Amino acid sequence: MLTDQDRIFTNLYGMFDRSLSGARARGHWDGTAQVIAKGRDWIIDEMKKSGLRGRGGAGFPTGLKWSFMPKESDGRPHYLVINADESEPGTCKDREIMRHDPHTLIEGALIASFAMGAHAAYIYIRGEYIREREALQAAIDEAYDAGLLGANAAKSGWDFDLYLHHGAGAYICGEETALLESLEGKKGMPRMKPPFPAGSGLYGCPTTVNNVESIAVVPTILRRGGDWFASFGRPNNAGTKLFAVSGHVNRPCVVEESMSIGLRELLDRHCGGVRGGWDNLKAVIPGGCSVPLLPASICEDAIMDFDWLREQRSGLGTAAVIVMDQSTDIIKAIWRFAKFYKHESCGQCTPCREGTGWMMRVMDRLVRGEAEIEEIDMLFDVTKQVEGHTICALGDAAAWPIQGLIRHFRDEIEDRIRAQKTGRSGVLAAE
Ligand code: L3W
Ligand code: SF4
Repeated sequence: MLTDQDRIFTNLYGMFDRSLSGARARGHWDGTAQVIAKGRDWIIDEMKKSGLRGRGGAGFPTGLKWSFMPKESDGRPHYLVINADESEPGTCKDREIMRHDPHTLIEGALIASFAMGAHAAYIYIRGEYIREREALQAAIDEAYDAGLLGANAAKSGWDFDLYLHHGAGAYICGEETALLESLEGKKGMPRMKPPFPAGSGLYGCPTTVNNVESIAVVPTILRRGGDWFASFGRPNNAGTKLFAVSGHVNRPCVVEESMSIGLRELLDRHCGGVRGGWDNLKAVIPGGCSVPLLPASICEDAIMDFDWLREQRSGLGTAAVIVMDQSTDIIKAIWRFAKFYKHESCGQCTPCREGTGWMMRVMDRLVRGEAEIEEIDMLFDVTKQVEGHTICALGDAAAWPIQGLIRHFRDEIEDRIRAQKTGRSGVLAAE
């Protein structure tokens, strides 16, 4: 278990002093110039040593991503873009950082930008995050007033500007290339990759897009050392991690814990356990609505990290843990996600545009049991036609929860269809 001394986001736990003086009292902005004086290579090596993997959902190694940025300038400016478009259903961890600990993010932005040769960074914040935007802008203003941003930022010798940009409510703008399009003032539609942003990103310039949590942990990693961060979690799954737990637990919360913590330990220690007791558990979605669910039978031994969950054909995603007890209509829960993806598809590729609508309509009938048993396999086949055949990961994200439902709750779907046929269904129609 993580002790308080090893928590990076200590301010989330009852103190809530987000001012610069409060941040300084917690050790932020302490020796920032000295960290920067160690140079780009040292910072990137230390980040690689830490084993930090991106906290936005994909888990790509952060130090490696930074190393993709060109070492020498070819005349194009370099940019860091921080993805604060936190929109994955169930996910509310970055919100906590921006509300309560904005200076960790700002300090991390300066150090990361220096390491990648960027004199400017943008934070793209979800449009609905109005209070978080205010907190962040107030902290940015404070940092400028204190000389921590701007020319010779924090007396580091590095000139650095930080801009806050807010989105307008489209989930797809959390996809990194759609986000860049939106930041450029265009419609938020994903680009083909490659080229990756490190080669051609914002305004065609070398760009790195990182999640809020990935950047906010940087100053502490560099102060305490990559080895310290790597000492938490299993190999290849290093560090501390924010988990956002919602649904049928006694105390939903956002908590920082060691990576690779057991799911049951996480829920029992921090959330007062499953509502009605562990035996009342039906399923858990461990990483935001884009990853397949885990049935209760797997949850007992579940390890909350990238590799264990991937082995179970699920994923850590954003570490938004959605707990569902026996009272849950699991078919309807997944139908709701299908409806979400249909709504949020940008529509530029056919398998996603048509597939999300098709999947939602079949799910709509499955909720009511008004389908044929054979359609379950047909639906699974369609998810396989969508998965891996689209420009961005939204297509996969729409397919995976349905695959998880069919894989683990096929009996329940079939029972509902049979009950409907024999007139025994008490299921409410999907709204
Ligand atoms: C240079 C290469 N860069 C990969 C970079 C790439 C990106 C990062 C990860 O999707 C997932 C998605 C959602 N040269 C590179 C390279 N990169 N190869 O590494 O890339 P990728 O393509 O693996 O993932 P992605 O497109 O960023 C993200 C899942 O996250 N998700 C969460 C979504 C919601 C939020 C939110 O609300 N905050 O993030 C949940 O599961 O489904 O699979 O930077 O450029 N050869
Ligand atoms: Fe747009 Fe969907 Fe294609 Fe992504 S997969 S680019 S959201 S149509």
